[in-house]
Parts: sequence; structure tokens; C-alpha cells
Amino acid sequence: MPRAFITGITGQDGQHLAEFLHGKGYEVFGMVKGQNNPKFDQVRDEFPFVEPVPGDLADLPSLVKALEHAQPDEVYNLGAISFVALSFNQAELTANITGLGVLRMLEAIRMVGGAQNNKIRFYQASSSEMFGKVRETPQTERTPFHPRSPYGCAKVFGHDIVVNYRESYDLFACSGILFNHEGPRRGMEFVTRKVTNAVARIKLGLQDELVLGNLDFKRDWGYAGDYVKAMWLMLQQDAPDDYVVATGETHTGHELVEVAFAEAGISDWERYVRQDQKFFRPAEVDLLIGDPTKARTKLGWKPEVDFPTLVKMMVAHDMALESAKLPR
Ligand code: GDR
Repeated sequence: MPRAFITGITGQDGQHLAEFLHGKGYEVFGMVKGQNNPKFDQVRDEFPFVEPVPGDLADLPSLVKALEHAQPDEVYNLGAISFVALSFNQAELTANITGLGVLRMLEAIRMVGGAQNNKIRFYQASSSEMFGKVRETPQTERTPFHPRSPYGCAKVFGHDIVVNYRESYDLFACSGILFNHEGPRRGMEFVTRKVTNAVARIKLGLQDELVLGNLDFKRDWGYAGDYVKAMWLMLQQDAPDDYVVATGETHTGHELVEVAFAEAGISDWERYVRQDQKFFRPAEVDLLIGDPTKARTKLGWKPEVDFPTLVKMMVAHDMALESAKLPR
């Protein structure tokens, strides 16, 4: 039975990946941080096939102990401070966890046996936020980085250190440059879920407005369930490499809002939406659109869920979730 160790197990991608790997016959270990962390029980209840392992990306000895315990064949580093807006307020913490956390995990892998025999294969969750103020369109594996947030800067460090450790120590280390990927498990702080949940609540009369920031941005949005498959495929290749994972389509914030309201049968969405400066960021990423050609040709990967289907799935999920809260 192959063994996989996942950081960020309680996040959207960690959940999808754990299910995917379990379905493939893996023994799955998930790192959970903190003392008396309620998420520890959540992992146990919702994912009984995952063995929770204590550890923290800020603490190298804890990573070594966690790997010694799990003895993994594959490590997926999905753990991070992942909310771009928060990274402007907690820049040092973001640099430490999202950036230096990658370095610590690579060192832990070298200490526990990866260096000598290439035993442990490593996946790093790199991000389209590294492209930031984009230098070319669409963005590929060779597009230069120009991050626009402390989060993006930390991800660039994580990406570069993976390449450096691969070249320096012959580690099987890969980076997936994942564009935005969403779904019903997305946290409420991210714009897609904030919109689909508000649409459901407005439809049910539980809320009367949706307050957002900039809506002129463009994003390449895919489905998280599709994207975790690409992570796994990267670690099954003969040689480690980096891949853009994206749909190759882009949509504006306005389109997201319009499609989500339309899905709930509301056409006059303008009357419910208000913009507020507090949701604007000090620097914005205006346009992202990825070129997934390399992932398609080398990994045989392609996205299955398109943008309208994704929004439909999320609105339907939130309608059911919010309806269940109504008094009977
Ligand atoms: P992003 O995702 O920053 O692209 O990073 P997010 O959904 O937070 O923002 C997308 C765009 O929406 C604009 N926006 C708002 N965003 C939020 N969250 N809330 C609002 O009210 C709002 N109004 C407008 C933002 O300004 C932005 O332009 C995500 C994260 O998952 C990262 O961790 C990951 O690396 C990248 O995707 C790929």
C-alpha cells in the first residue's frame, strides 16, 4: 500500500486529495497543527481513513517527527496561509508559513531519507498568484513571475526553493502552478464561495445584499476535484517537473456574480450588489489565464468541469446548505 502525507489536510484541496488517494488505495496521513485543535476531531469524523499526525510548518523538528512516523512515499505540501487579502495584514506570518514552510519540509525530507535514494516524492502547491502583474498572456511554466501580494512573494520563494533543491540534491520535487480552483468546499472568504453562498441566502430571504470589492478582475477558475488529480499525476512521472494547471479560459468578477444570480433565477442582480473599499486590495492581480498544454500533453490531464457547471454546482450546494437552516 503506498503511503501519502498531506499538509493542509483540513483545507479544500486536502480534503479532495485525501479522498482521491484513498480511492487509489493509499494509506493517507494528514498533518494537523496546534494544541487541542478542533480540526483534529473534524479530520477524524469526516475522513476516518486519514490518520491525523501532529506537526507545524513553522517547526522543522515537528516535520521530521511527522515524516518519521508516516514513512511516506509521497508528500503533498498544501498547507499555507492561503488568503491573499490576509497576507497584506500578516505579511511576516505568511512569509514564514507559505514561504519558509516549504524550505522546512524539503529539509525534513532530506533528513528522513529523501536525499540518499530519492525515496520520497514531493509536491509543492505553487500558485498563479506568482504571475501577478502578468508579463505575458496566457501564462505558461516559462512566464516570469511578478507577484502582487506578500502571499504571491512567499509562493515565489516556495517555488524557487523547490527547483533549487531538485537541482542541488536530486530530489523528486515538483511544483504545480495551480490557477484558481473552487467548489462547494471552498472557504467562505474566497470570492466564488462568498458569492454563491450570498446568492443562496438572498434567494431564501436570509440576506439582502452582497458587499464585494473590485469586480473588474479576470480569473481562470477550475474545479478543485479535477485539480488534485493533476497533483498526483505529477508524482507518477519518470522525472520531476513543474506544470501549469488551469482551464485556459478566463472570466470577470462581474460574470461570476451574474452567472451565480442567474442560477438562482435572479436577473436584476445589480440591486443586491454593493462595492466597498474595504474589500479592495492594496495591489490587485487583474488578469490570469493559464496555458495547460504541458499538463495535457505530458500528464494526460484535462479539466472536466467548466465555469458554468462549477458555479451551478456551488449555488446548488449553498441552496441546500442554507435551506436546511430555515425553520420548518
Ligand atoms: P485569489 O482568490 O486572490 O485569486 O487567490 P479570491 O477568491 O480571494 O479573490 C479573487 C478576486 O476577487 C476579488 N474580490 C474579492 N475577493 C474576496 N476574497 N472577497 C471579496 O469580497 C472580493 N471582492 C472582489 C479579489 O480582489 C481578487 O481579484 C486564490 C487563493 O486560493 C490562493 O491561495 C491561490 O493561490 C490562488 O487563488 C490561485
